[in-house]
Amino acid sequence: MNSRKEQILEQLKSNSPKFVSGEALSASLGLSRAAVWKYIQQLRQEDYIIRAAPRKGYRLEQEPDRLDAARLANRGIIYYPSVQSTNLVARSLAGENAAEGTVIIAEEQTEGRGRRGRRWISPRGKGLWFSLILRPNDTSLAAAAPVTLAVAAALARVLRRETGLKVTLKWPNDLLVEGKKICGILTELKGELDRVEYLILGIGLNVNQSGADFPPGLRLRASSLALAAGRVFDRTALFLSLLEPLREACTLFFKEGFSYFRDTWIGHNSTLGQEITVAWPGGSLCGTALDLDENGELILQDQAGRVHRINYGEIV
Ligand code: BT5
Repeated sequence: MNSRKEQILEQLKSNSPKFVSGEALSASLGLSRAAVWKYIQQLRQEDYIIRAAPRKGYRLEQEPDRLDAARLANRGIIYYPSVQSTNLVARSLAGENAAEGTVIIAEEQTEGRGRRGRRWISPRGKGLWFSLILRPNDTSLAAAAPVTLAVAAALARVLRRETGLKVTLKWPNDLLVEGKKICGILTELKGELDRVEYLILGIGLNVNQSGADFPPGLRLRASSLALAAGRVFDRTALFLSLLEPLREACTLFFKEGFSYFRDTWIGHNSTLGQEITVAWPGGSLCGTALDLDENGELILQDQAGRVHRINYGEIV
């Protein structure tokens, strides 16, 4: 941080909640009033909320919510203030032989990605946008595919415990609260049909967004933990409380398979028993979601009574 800007911030902080006059700031730092204004604008761009009042000066009203980078670094977590997508960073690190278990987290993503090229809105200071690199031994593509479901089940369980909210699962990769999406998972991998080289688990969790932080088109379908719980969460603490259960779930998944997670998934789901339409590239099916099998496939009964097993797609 620019030292002049830091000095102004220090003065605002030490005087808060009182105002500091522009005159006092410019005199003590040997700056023009215009220069003071310029630094105030820079601080505002960094999400400091600073009130300016005629004849009173400036008052610091709120500091930005930032992940605790030092605490994360202590645990070997790679932190970026801003990236296009943590999955892209993870992919390039995995290509450079980054170890199994490497975690990348960002304060914001400028091009956060959902499945099939969709966007994932990842505003600065509001959520947990992170990716985990996994290197399973001797695992085929088919065996690795339900990892997203296993991770979703583990996340739903730990989020219920940490927030008290009734987090539910929508097949295959959404976590919901009160029917609105709060978390999505994007799993990408490199390898051959019979051997996964590495797998990247990208998780986006909406934590402290207010309604206004979502684009209007998304407001009815998306929510955050804060909106649902009516309180703001310490994102660093929440992230650290999720990480170990998540790592454990991945280890267990590659050892035991999805069947180990099936009961947890079913216990948290809001899909089974519903009339749904599942769509995938090139097709769709309507019917009743009957069950989830040992491999994470959705069992759907269509209107003619035929039973289908679906392993890829989404509920529309
Ligand atoms: C997903 O895709 O749900 C996977 C999202 C994964 C995001 C993480 S963040 C860290 C890592 N780095 C990345 O670049 N991505 C991963 P999908 O099922 O395709 O859902 C995408 C759809 O969800 C969009 O088309 C929107 O309708 C909606 N959406 C976008 N942003 C959202 C948000 N923040 N909260 C809720 N819904 C959102």
